[in-house]
Amino acid sequence: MVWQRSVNQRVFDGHRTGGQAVTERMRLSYLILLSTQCGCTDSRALPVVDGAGEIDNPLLDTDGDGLCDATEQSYGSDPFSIDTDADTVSDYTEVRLGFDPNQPASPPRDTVLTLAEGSTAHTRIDVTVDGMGQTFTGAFEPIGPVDSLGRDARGFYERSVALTATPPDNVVAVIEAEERFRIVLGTTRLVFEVRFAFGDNPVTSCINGYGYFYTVRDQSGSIYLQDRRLLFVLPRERDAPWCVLDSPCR
Ligand SMILES: [Ca+2]
Ligand SMILES: [Ca+2]
Repeated sequence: MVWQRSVNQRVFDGHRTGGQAVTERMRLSYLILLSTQCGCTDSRALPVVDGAGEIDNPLLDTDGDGLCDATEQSYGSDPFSIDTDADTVSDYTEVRLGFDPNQPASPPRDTVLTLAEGSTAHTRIDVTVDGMGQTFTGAFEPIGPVDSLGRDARGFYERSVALTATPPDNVVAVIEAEERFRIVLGTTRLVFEVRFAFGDNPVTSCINGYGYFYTVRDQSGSIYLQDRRLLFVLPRERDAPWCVLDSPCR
């Protein structure tokens, strides 16, 4: 796939917080220090935890990332940090898209394509098959959930094509527009390309994430690849926050 380095660096470098590095012991020490130094009684910024370790207010969202403290507790993520694993994707977005907010490798970076407002972007997907005369066809399929405007990844999808086969002589025909490699013989690497365009979508002030599958089947319907991918759509403004679609928190 093509990694949109400059834009992705903005995503993956622009939202780090220092909070993830603070251990629980350090945080407790800090809170104790605060309480002894200022005599503060205002605990609005802190999760309210009862003696059994449960969150008293199920709609409290201390870090304001869209995930309630109780939800963060159930996932094991940090209610004081919008990005527990420091991979620059917010806890809320990771949970919403079905990933682990505690694992930097989730979602895998090489599955993410970023699309800036007003631009286009593309990614390549490849599969190696042992052809015995089959025809292989790719297909794009958006995955929910939808954004606040009811869009999924199809809202930015332009087209996908069959690009190249290696070695080329193993394939009788590459039908680009139909995402199809006809009559493949032997071990062959098939490359598809998925293209997105911002088009005339309304601009937003936050980063949104969309999921999709790219699936490669032969003419009998047997699946040779089902790749789960992500599209992050970035507003023009630098340091834009991640979109939060649930209010109050989920
Ligand atoms: Ca939260
Ligand atoms: Ca994260």
